[in-house]
Amino acid sequence: MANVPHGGVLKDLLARDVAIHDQLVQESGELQSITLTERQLCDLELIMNGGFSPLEGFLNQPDYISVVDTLRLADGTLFPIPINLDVSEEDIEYLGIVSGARITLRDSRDDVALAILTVEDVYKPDLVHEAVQVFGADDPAHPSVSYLRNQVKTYYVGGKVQAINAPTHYDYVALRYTPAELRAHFKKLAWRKVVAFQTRNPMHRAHRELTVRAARARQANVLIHPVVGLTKPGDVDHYTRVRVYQAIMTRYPNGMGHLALLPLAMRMGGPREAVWHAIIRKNFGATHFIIGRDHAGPGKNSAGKDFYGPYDAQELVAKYRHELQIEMVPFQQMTYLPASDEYQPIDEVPEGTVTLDISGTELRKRLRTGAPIPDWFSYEEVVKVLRESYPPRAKQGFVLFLTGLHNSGRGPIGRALQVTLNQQGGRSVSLLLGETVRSELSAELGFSPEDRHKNIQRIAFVSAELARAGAAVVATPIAPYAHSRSAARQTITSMGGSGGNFFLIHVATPLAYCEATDRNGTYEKARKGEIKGFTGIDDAYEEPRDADLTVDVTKQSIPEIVHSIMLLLEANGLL
Ligand code: PPS
Repeated sequence: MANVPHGGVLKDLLARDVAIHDQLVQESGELQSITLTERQLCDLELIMNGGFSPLEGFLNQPDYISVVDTLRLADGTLFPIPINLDVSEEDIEYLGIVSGARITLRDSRDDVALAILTVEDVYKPDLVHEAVQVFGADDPAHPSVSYLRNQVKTYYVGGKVQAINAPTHYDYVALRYTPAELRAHFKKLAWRKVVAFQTRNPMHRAHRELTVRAARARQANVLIHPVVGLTKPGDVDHYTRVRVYQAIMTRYPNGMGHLALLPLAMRMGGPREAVWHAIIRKNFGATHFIIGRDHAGPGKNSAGKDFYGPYDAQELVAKYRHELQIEMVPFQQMTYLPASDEYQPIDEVPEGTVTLDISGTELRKRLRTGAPIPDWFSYEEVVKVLRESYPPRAKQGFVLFLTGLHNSGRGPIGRALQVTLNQQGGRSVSLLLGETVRSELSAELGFSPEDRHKNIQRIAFVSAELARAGAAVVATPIAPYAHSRSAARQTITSMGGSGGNFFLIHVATPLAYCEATDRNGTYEKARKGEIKGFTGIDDAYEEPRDADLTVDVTKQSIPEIVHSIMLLLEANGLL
């Protein structure tokens, strides 16, 4: 039998309000609207489906103050994380948000009306106090404190919601369960005890061993309940992770485990977050919840120390165990014993036993270099998924960005690189010649500083997209301005994934040579003033100070230049 919901009643607002659905839809069209942020959207989904029971809306001021200061709602119910609808001062005024008003809450992705909020109060939170109380310090190294400082709007709007529609998802729809659906599933399979496992990371053999052990010890089943809402910045994307979870589920004893995705926006709040996670899992019907070392930890603070002690989360959950009524399963770190080819909890391994582990950093390194990842660490099918999402450098895309004066040799070098890279094989090669871009992408742009900047940013955007998909991109604009080039570098390197590799190559052929060998007479026209604002004549070429390579056709032949660029790629592990 599924566990009782927190507070005794599952607040499934979607089921509750289904009878008045048409009426709410009609009304929603006549009200002012708030378009939800990503985090608010995640929160609303769990408010509406009962994942945050006993909440029926966003916290009003008495509940907010009580949660922040005492981990309890004003009526005394344990609830450790404040769930707020933050709104800007302008919107409060413009939309007429006052006590008693009704406001439609909309999904930013498709503008669908999801709920109607009846405003109870509008208040200005003390965000520093919230940071200190909830997250332990007003330190922006904490992702949620940084969010409070940089994203959260000035006012909080409290009030209950009436549910119209759950947000529409297009990914892994069959794996998304509401608490009611998961409870029905447990009932159908006659699952009485369910050990829930929270994760925001890919799972490997140690996680499988740990969850199976936890379940066997309690003659229970396992719910793998990963977060697919918002996790810690820099985490493996949820698409990759879900494919990993799907792969690992096949390794569970038949019928033992079930996978369900949780659209939670994590706060990385360590101990408070662990209590919150336990409440959520209870609402989804789990009877047991695994809590690990440094559960939902945000990493290091500005002083380089961990925000929370490794067992703070377990201690806080233990403190509230009578109210939580979900049994904590303390996570034991598992380690591999090669002699017996098995995993054991680290504290049960006799002293002197040889053990093996691969750290997260080591795993990332092996993915990057394509080095083997042993069977004892993970499963072949899991590694395959990760390698597809994190190809080794030799399979990643890259951008060679050639900048220099007109007739400096950028075009011929670019063409020669295209041929050389095509000969090499393994990647599709895209050549974005300055002139092609001008006619195909930027036909309406001229040569004013603003237009040149725009042109370079378009090249950067297209290059980044191509490189992300694994292509070798050669772009050859003049790109005379340093700020445009560094913005391009930023666009491409921030792409991550399979892209992110950017090389600025300065074709530093001197102006005198470029001019003297210009058979089309372009420089001549510029000298005569027939072309205005010509680079090198009456418009600046800002010499790059951050070039990854400088070449010059007066000093090297084009084959030599191409060779030096191929050596640069080789040295960076890209060939
Ligand atoms: S930029 O500044 O990077 O946007 O320039 P780009 O797109 O590479 O385009 C340069 C080509 O356009 C011709 N052209 C000019 N260049 C510089 N300044 C002015 N005012 C200008 N007007 C036209 C020029 O011949 C460039 O050709 P290539 O062969 O690419 O150097």
